Amino acid sequence: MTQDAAQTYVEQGFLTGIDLFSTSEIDHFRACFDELEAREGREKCQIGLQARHLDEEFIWQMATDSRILDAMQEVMGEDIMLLSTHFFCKYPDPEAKHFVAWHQDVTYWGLEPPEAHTAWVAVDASDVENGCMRVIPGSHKNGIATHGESDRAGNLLSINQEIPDELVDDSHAVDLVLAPGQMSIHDGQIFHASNPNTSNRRRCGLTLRYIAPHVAQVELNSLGNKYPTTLVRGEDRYGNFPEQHVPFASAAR
Ligand SMILES: O=C(O)CCC(=O)C(=O)O
Repeated sequence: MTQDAAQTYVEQGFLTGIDLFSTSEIDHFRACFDELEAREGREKCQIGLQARHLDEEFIWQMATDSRILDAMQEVMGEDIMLLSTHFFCKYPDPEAKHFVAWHQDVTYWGLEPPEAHTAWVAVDASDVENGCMRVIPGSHKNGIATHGESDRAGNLLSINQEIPDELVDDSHAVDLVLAPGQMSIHDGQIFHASNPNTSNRRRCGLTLRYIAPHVAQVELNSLGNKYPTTLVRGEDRYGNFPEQHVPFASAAR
């Protein structure tokens, strides 16, 4: 990643179209996800697979891949903790019911300071038709917006949170179109959302949540949990998360 990309991230709050996994690598990870989906069922896989890097080795391998950590290092510094992982898998939805409302990630994560960074890895192709992620460039710069509840049924977010319409100017929203194996990175305070999947194709993305060690979890998150955080690169000089969760032998750091 170039210095320009890091600067763009500071200014825009996201980067997209980053080539990451080769076709054979992402085909392998997709086959692992397909197998997990067959075991767990689609209902669960839509948004119910959280922190499964703790028991599914392929997710741990993805989350600790040195190429992802290299990219994250450019935008957040050399000390990196994996906060959690979460699949967002949207299935063909002819009635266009399921969507992700405009929100900022760190709003209900209980972090202080409220700083986090997400790598969104495309397991399947992600495009406008199947409801790719959308962001509003620069919207991470104005602090945390007060979220309300969506009055539209089908919001996939954990507690139906939504930034009120009057605070969202989506006329400049950017669609993060990704090929399988590519990734985008977004700041935890950027306004982002996604539309329903109106295609006949699945849209599976793995979000990898990272924080720097100076960030602490001072409240439980919206699911009532403490994060199973792990140092995945560099040093932890703060000790905010004394318990380390290293479920599998580490990949290259
Ligand atoms: O994948 C999506 O559609 C939404 C992802 C998202 O909201 C997130 O990464 O926080």
